[in-house]
Amino acid sequence: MAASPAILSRRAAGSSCCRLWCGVTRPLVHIRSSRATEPGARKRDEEHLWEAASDAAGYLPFSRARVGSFFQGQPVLKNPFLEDALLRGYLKRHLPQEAVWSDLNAFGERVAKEIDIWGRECELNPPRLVHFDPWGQRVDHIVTSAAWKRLKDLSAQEGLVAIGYDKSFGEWSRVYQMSKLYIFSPSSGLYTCPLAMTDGAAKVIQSTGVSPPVEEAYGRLTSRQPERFWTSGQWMTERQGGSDVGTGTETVAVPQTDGSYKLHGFKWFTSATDADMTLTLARVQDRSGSTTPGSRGLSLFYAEVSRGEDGRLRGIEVQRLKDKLGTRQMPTAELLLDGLPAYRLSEEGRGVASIANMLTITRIHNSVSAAAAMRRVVQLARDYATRRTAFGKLLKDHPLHMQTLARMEVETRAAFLLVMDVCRLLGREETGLASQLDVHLLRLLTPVVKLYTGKQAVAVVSEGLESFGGQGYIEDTGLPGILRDAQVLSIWEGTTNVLSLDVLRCVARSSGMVLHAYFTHIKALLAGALGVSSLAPAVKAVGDALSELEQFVQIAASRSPSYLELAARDLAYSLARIYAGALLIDHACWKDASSHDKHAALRWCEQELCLVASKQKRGCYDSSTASLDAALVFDQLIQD
Ligand code: UCC
Repeated sequence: MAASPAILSRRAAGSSCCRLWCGVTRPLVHIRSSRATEPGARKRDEEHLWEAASDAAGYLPFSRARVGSFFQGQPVLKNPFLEDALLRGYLKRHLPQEAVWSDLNAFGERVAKEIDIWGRECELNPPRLVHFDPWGQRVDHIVTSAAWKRLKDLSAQEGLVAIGYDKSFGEWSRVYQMSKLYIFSPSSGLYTCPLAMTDGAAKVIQSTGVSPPVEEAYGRLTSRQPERFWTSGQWMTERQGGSDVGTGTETVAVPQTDGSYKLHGFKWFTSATDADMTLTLARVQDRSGSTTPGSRGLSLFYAEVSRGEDGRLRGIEVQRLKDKLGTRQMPTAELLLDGLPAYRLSEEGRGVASIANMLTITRIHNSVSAAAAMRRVVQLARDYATRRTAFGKLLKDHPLHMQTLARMEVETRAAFLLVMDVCRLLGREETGLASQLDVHLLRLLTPVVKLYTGKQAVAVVSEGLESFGGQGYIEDTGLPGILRDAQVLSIWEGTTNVLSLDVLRCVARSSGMVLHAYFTHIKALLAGALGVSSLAPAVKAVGDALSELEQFVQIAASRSPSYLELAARDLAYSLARIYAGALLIDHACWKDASSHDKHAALRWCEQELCLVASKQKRGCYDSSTASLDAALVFDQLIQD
């Protein structure tokens, strides 16, 4: 008997469903897919007719469960460049060049329509390690998805590293590059991680000298040709030395007669381990086999990741891949270095100082990714608010829901302006236009912005998930992955506390000049807003907070180092909040600023901006409080 058209269409739907669920990968139906079910889709008329006929006949052995006719429309990812009023406003103000705008617009379109799916594919097909070939030979292949490889080619073609080096837009080249990465990051399947390290390595090579043996590597790291493009690793972390690199690095460098070295050690966390080269730290052995302990014994090395004729990695064994909370798209491995050929790039004992440039760059990339994660979740939540009805109206018509999204928006704006200002300063420094004030500001703000945006990202993304209700907790919506990936942002490249101490370190090393630059610059920004009456409450709040901060600094300067250490985190938060306030005000004063820009500045400045002042008054940094804190933490143990 010939099947009716309705039954045929039903069979076709059934078979495609089976293909989705029975394939190698899990289905690609998720928030990022533009091919998913239409919003609010109901069953087609023919399906209803088909069911009615089946019921009437009463002879079918099986019947589909009645699941109701309503299906919630999913949030849709639109062009992230066009969707971001602040990004476009910022660029219109500072970088209005047509070439930049058309590139970002076209790239944003690709991100939404094409690249986002690749990012998702990386998550669904995470890398795996193949230790041995079928004949028992050790091969240590890190097998990555096709999408991961496509993302490498795309990164070269789109100039995601190169833009920062070809300097076509002078001092604004970094802002351009980072704007592009900001659009890309949440859809990149974490390919932004190898790009961060690649950028950092190029920067280090540039600062130590683009000459053999790294001249070729530099050309590849900054290439736009996929077949030439290389990525770099940054192998800093060992089993003893997580944050404490100076004490915990055990890897030794054995000098060779030709001036090169062989490295022997164990690298405990190496991210994006499928890189083509790496920068790493090791202790040079002298003739007696001794090494110098501490930071003073560390030197910086360059090594290529290559295979010998036997197909084995030269001087490297991949022990295992890490089983991580998030960032699973990207391979992170433990590596045994067993005679890895390497070249020394720094003077002996200047390893940490030489790799600091890489830290600066990767910390800025980290901040870009943090702001981008916030922006992405806000965009999706905003879109969803126009599709989801509850209690008789769309979410967008519930003022409490809008208040929550508006608070997320304010946090996102603050993060964006903090990040872009650091990129602006980096661009000035790299083009020789930076004043001494700019250089000090860049040194101070890099750790401040990294630590603050890392924390903000976790909070905003978590809130964002909640705005989808239970769906925000469902894995194949793609939403939980955003939260998992955000969690790493406050951990790698320096935890919140390690970076807070870095802030103290740069204050001390500059004899306070970094703070002087900070106060001077904020006062200049506020002076520009004095005539804008609608912003007066925000200007007053930032001005008052700045005075409190100055008082705190004066008092703290006369206290013991342990006092400042206890205050370090609150100090860093205060620096971030006050600076963000000044930037929001400054942007809101721009001639083409919108009323939304003003509203964001006012809202931001309603919060406590100078945490460190109020906590100081409450004695939070006194040694007695430190003892009480420790006793509180170990309360249970002491009682037992
Ligand atoms: O590798 C990792 C994951 C890779 C994934 C990358 C993805 C990036 C984002 C992607 C976005 C999606 S995570 C592992 C990263 N490891 C760290 O971040 C280490 C954290 N620990 C620190 O930062 C510590 O503070 C250390 C290691 C820097 C402390 O070492 P020392 O030796 O105790 O430091 P010193 O003695 O204070 O400084 C030694 C020299 C000094 O220079 P001189 O001698 O000329 O005065 C310092 O001024 O280094 C200089 N220095 C710096 N310079 C130290 N830190 C800095 C800095 N931040 N900037 C400039």
